[in-house]
Amino acid sequence: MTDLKSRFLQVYSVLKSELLNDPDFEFTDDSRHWVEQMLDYNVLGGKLNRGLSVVDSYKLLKLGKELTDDEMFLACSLGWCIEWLQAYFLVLDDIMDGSHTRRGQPCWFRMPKVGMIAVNDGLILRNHISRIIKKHFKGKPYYVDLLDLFNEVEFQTTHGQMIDLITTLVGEKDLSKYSLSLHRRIVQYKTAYYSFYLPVACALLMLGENLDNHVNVKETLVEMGIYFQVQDDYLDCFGDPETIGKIGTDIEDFKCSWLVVKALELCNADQKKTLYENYGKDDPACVAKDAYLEYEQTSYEKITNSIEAHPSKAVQAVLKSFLAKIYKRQK
Ligand code: DMA
Ligand code: MG
Ligand code: MG
Ligand code: MG
Repeated sequence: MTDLKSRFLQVYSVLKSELLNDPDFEFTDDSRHWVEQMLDYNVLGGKLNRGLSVVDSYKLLKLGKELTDDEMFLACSLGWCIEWLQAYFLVLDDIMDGSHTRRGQPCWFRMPKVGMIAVNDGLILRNHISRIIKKHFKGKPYYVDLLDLFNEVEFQTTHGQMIDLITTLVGEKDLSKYSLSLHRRIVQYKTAYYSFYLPVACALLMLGENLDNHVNVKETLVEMGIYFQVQDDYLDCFGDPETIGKIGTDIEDFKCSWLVVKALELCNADQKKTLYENYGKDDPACVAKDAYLEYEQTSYEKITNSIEAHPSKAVQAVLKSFLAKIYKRQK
């Protein structure tokens, strides 16, 4: 494990213990135990890319100057807030998508003792973010902006999830409305803001920056986020469940996935009929594998060009480190 990752995990223990001893609730042994298990089950076990990238970005933006212990703790805490946000979205996403596994274990709501208690656990996870920010950032000049940022990103993500879900409504199964532009809208909102823009925005706020002055950075990161979700769609069908830690459900769920949108664009009349008859039920023929490789290449080039257009070398370094983490990923 890298030094940074072990530092980061130490901060998890601190935050968890603060939350489990929150004076505004009278915890009993049972309730404390429940929350602790729920946190360890849902917040840990992922790649931690989003969380760690707050610290990485902050370091790069400080041009390699050593972080003080305090800065390190704060950057890690914001990183964990994003991991908490991700846990909250995933707990609820897995219920809505009818998923079975996540990060190599059963989805939280599939645990026999959990079931629909998972809905409230999701809300607790969301609430923990405000508790963490209040405890460690109240009094900072950027406190209100930070709260605003998390609220705004949550607004975008939940609305992205909403369009992801209502496009699949049973009884209205209609592939003719599935297009690349609808797909782009869904993934921009459900994935790109919280996964890519949020970590960098947190680092910028810690540095005292005004986010309004960084709209170009946001645009490049959103572009990367879209690319990342296309990869997620691809891996849902072609990824190895052992490696990605989850079993895909996009086909069964009639999702407006990049693969089906691309397949619709490329297929002939016969294949289209097959797709219409099978999508949303069982295993249809997936015809978009080669198109994906081509997409991956063009996207990479487009994003690289957009990164090189940024005036600041430090910002370029932040963006490049994000891209390097996801290019050709298998999980
Ligand atoms: C993920 O979409 C979006 C959020 C906000 C969790 P998804 O259902 O494709 O994610 P996964 O494939 O991880 O279930
Ligand atoms: Mg899902
Ligand atoms: Mg989903
Ligand atoms: Mg997916």
